[in-house]
Amino acid sequence: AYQNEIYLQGLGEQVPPFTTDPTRFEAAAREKLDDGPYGYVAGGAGSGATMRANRAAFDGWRIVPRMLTDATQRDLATTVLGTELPSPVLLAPVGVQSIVHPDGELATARAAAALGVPMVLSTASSNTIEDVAAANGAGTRWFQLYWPNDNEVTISILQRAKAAGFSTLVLTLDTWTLAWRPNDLDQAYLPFIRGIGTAIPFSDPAFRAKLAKSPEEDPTSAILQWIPMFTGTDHHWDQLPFLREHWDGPIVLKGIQHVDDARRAAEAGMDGIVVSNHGGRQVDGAVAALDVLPEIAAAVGDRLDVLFDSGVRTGADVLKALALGAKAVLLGRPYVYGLALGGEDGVRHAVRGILADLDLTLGLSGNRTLADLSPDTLRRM
Ligand code: FMN
Repeated sequence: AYQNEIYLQGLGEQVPPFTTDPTRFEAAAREKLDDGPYGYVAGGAGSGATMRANRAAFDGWRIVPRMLTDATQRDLATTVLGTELPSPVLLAPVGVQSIVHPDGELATARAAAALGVPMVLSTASSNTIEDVAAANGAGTRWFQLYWPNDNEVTISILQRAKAAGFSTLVLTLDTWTLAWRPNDLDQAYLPFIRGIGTAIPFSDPAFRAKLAKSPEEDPTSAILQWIPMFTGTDHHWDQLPFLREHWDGPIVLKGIQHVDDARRAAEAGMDGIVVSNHGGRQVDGAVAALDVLPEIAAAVGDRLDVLFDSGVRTGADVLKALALGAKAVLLGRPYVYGLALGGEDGVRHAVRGILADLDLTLGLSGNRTLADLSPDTLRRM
């Protein structure tokens, strides 16, 4: 366990290279990053109300620990979409990671493989599908799609992801256009634009075939063609069979916030959903993702796998989301701050810390396995 490794290093007069306090990751990353990349990661939509609501929602639930339950040996394993995972944690899709660290998604892919934690690769990745797959090796990897309004490009990207060993498709629904994000607008999206140069769409043969000049020759017009193709798209529930036809594997819908949309996902035969408000980056004033999790899990949890993200920072947060019905959670900003602080090592440190904290919190609250958790584990404040 990570805490034991840290105690032992202490005997040799060594302290951890980065803070173990997840609430200080952001401040530590702030010191390393320029305003643009920092604002892109830390920022949210509008006034930041939903970002704050995500955190407040976790504070609104408290764990009620039980005693003398023999929780000395814990097991964090779980099964998601039929695959056994060592822990109930995945790395959320996060675009253009090269703007916080030159190793970008390759570092994340290596750290994820070393930890046995699945990574979800963003369509807006700054490294190609194939390079990330190579860095991830035998790891479990899922692919997140921003659904283009061009079927040839969609099919090409899906085929590349499948050929590169991505097992599950995550379709993000909440970002068909970018929200009013003051941090990024104040920077004119410059960090993003600089990071996107090598990204997945620009390496895609079907996309490149549609450009008059290659992205290397004329990056500006490539970006101008990319944006309307990947955002501003007009997709509907009745188009989901198209993805089924072209994706041989589980499909998960990300960005579900209303219980009726969760029911529609189940009726459409989807394998999973991610209850998420994109970390408060899309609808400012939207409900905290945790506040809608219990009703959604109760409505559809027996028909598909309910995953969760938005605001998870600590082991206790993971435990609370699981107790309220999530099968697993996706970590967002915490591992990106880890990446900013120390590349692959920083991601490993951030994720191992949250997993160790989860393991200790699970045991100290009197639970041995994730199956022991239920709403009864918590008290609403
Ligand atoms: N979600 C996507 O589906 N695709 C993306 O490309 C994507 N890029 C993101 C970039 C950044 C910098 C951040 C912080 C989030 C991004 N997300 C994206 C949303 C995350 O997948 C996840 O929903 C969110 O980070 C969870 O909230 P948290 O950061 O508060 O934990």
